[in-house]
Amino acid sequence: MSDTTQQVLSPATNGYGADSIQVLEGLEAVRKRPAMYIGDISVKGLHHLVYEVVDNSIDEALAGYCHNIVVNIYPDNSVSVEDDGRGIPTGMNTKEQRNALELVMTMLHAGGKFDKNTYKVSGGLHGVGVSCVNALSSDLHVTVQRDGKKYEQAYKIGIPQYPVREIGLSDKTGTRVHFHPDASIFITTVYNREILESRLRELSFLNKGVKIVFNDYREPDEQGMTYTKIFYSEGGIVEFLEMLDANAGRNPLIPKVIYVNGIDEGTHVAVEIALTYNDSFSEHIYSYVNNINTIEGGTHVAGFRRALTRVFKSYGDKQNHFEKAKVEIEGDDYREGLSAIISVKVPEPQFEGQTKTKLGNNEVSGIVDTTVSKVLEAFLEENPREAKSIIQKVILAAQARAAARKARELVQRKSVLSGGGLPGKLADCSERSPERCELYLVEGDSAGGTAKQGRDRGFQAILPLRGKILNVEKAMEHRIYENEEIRNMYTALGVTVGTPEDPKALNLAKLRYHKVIIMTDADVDGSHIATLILTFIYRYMSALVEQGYIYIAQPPLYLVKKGKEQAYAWTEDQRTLQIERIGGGKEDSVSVQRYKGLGEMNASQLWDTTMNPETRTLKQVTIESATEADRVFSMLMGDEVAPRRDFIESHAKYARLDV
Ligand code: 0RA
Repeated sequence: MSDTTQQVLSPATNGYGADSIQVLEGLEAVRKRPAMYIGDISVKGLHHLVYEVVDNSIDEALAGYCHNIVVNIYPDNSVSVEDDGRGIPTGMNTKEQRNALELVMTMLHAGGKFDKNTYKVSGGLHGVGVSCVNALSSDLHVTVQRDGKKYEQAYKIGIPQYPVREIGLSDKTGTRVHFHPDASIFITTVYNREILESRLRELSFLNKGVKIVFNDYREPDEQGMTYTKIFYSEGGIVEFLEMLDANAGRNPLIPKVIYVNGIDEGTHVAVEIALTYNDSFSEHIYSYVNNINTIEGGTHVAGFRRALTRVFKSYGDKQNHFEKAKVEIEGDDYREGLSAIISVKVPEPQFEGQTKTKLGNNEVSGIVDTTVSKVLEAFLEENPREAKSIIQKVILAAQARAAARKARELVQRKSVLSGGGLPGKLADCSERSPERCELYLVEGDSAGGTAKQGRDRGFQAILPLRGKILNVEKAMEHRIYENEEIRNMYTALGVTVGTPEDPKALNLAKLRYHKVIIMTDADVDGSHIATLILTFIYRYMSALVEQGYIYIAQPPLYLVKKGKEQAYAWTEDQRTLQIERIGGGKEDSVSVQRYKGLGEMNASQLWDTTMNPETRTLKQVTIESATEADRVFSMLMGDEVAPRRDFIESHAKYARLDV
């Protein structure tokens, strides 16, 4: 927004006096440092605006007044959120001597001051409220229906354009907020349908009984109709868990998901948990606080784990199951194949951790522990057959752990540290100092061959990986250490596997490369393989991700050519641009080659486009992006397989750009 426009809208000219100066200062602060309020000014922050408004409607639903929410994206990328709640109050607020609606829309944190006794999920992660959305919108229009009437007010960059006014009668109640994200603030103002859908779907599971209708008016569906999705779940997190496990191909070990719920009378903390066991070998706990995904866990997760271990241990001991099996059971063994969703609602959550997604409230762990224990104990008593399946699974986990230790020791012995030598398939570089060395993990022997020819052997090493690498999600731990490709990675990198106490902890003291670059074909299969490699690294070598050593290579998608002139393109836009430039807009005068695999490039092309540090683009994998990829991956797989393919194909969510 330019200075001149702001002057036109200044308080002096639109009839607002001295008392609105304070409000303006608040909104001004938001516009000066938007990232402080909504995280960033890119895709994430842009979508956060929608979440913020929807959260307010969800609060109305939690208070028991709202049942339907409609979210619309319009062709101009403006968004409206409409609910059938009580409607934001429109009367005079006696203390502030201002209209309540205007206060809610323009004063930071004003929304929550009205009724204290209900849960609020809004104002969660960044704690901002709808006034923040208002401040960051070039235009916003709110309509409220309540007390038999309909009211409206409009704003520009948060500044009211006229006093709240009546515009007619109404026998309904509710609130509609329609906003245009300010293009002078956001890097992009184009909404992503999938991102919004995935969050709205999640919200419908986390708040059962609330119907969320989503319309995207920008582009019709395949039938030429308005693109519409309805998100509604009667089963809530039980259904959510069933969907997540089914999408990941995990099969249930017990016929029915175990459901736990309760409210602590003293603290008003509400606990809702769905859990089950499946045939996989990993633990999947999805946790939420006030509808926010707490990827770093916290006291609610700790309380859950503690209760689970204690209840199963005491049950197994009592029945002499463990004694008979002659294995020592550890805490982790109780959670192999466990899938759970923990959703707690906490009146005043304290968020901690690097990404502020770790619950800190100490009282919550005891509350969750007690609630879970009660239900689990009763479940085991009443369902001996299911109890037996779970106990057998726990014993199997303990036995597998012993086998894994042996396999791990084998890897250890064969590793460089113990003088075992480098893998035969590794084409190493001559440079010795790790900071300057790069290791390319290349899919397939033939692409590996091209990479070997194309590389700078001074500092670039190549390790070809054959075919599909093991899916560590599905395989037992000792199989992982027995896998040749995985063992080669350990030895080539020069890292050791960790200690028996913490097998996944990595010793990086002798790490041989500070850039590890995953290079696969730019098609679905290639992305799938990259995902498998990344999943392995993320689960077993997360220290490498934390240190920022993991990258994904970006081979080009197209070669545009006319006579001697040629150019590479990494995106559809670049392709169009190069056709324009080289062919003068005539598409038939140029040849466009779509690279499906690395094998279609010769060594010098591969060097120019993908390996030469001067010209290549690498995407760095960060812990946040890897966690997010992990999360979005299982989450996105809603109704059909198609979105999964699209998602894997675009694989943009892994990483941030790093040139
Ligand atoms: C303040 C007080 C009340 C409701 C709301 C705000 C409210 C805010 C939003 C934002 C979107 N939809 C909303 N619906 C309601 C309580 C009103 C009362 O006591 O009647």
